Amino acid sequence: MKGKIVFITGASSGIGEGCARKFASQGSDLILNARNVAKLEELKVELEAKYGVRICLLPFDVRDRNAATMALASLPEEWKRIDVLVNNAGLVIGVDKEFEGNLDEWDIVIDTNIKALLAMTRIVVPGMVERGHGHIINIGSIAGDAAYPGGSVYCATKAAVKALSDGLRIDLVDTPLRVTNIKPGMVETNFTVVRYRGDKDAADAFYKGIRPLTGDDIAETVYYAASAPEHIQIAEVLVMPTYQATGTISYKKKDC
Ligand code: 8X3
Repeated sequence: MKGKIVFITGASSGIGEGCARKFASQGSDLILNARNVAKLEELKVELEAKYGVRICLLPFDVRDRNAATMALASLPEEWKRIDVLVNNAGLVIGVDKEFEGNLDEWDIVIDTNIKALLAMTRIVVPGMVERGHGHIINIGSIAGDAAYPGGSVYCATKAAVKALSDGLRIDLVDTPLRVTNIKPGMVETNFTVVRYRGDKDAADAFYKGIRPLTGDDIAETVYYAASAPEHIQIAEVLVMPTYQATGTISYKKKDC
C-alpha cells in the first residue's frame, strides 16, 4: 500500500481516524475528509511527521454534494488518482421508536449514511474506472443485517449500504475494481455518544460488561481488505467483539 492514495471520509475520529493511522503507518498517502478542520490538521501534522507520508485535507460536510464535487475537482492532478475510497462517514442520532422519532434527525442520518456515501461513490469511482484501478470500501454495520429495537432508521441505512455495495460490485463486475462492505458490531467511539445525544453515561453503560472493538480494530480489517492481492475481492466482513453474537445478543459480565 506504499505510495497508494487513500481517501477517507469522516477521518477525524473513530474508525476513520483508525484507518488514517493504519494506512499512514503502511506508507500510504492520504486524503482526509471531515468537518472538524482542527482535528484533521492535528492528525496531518502527527502522521506526516511519524510516517513521512503526504496528507491532503479536504474538509467539507459529506452531505453537501456541491462542496464535495468542488473539493474533489480542486485536487491537484497527482492527488486525483485515488486508489482506495473508504466511505466511512456515518452516524446515528437517538434510539427512538420508528413511530416516535424526530424526522429532522433522521434526515441527517439518512443523508449522511446513504446519500453522501452514494455521492462520494458517484464522484470518485468514474476516475477509478477510467484508470482501471480502484477499491471502494464502505463501512456498513451489523445493523444492516437485521433491525433491532431503537435502531429502525439506522439499521435501514446500513441495509442500504449493503445494497449499494452489492449493486456497485455488480455494476463493476467487468472491471478490475473491487468493492468491500465492512460490517462492524460494537465499536466504542464517539458514535455511541452521538447515538445517545451526548449522554456519555448512557454510552458508557452500553459497553459495560463487554470489551468492545476500537476504531483501530476495524481499521485492521479495512487494511486487510485493501491490501489483499489484486485478484482477491473481500466482498463483505462482519467483525464483532468476542462475547457478541448478533446485533442484539451479547454476553455482558456483571462485575466489570
Ligand atoms: C454500529 C454497530 O452494534 O451499534 O454500527 O449496530 S451497532
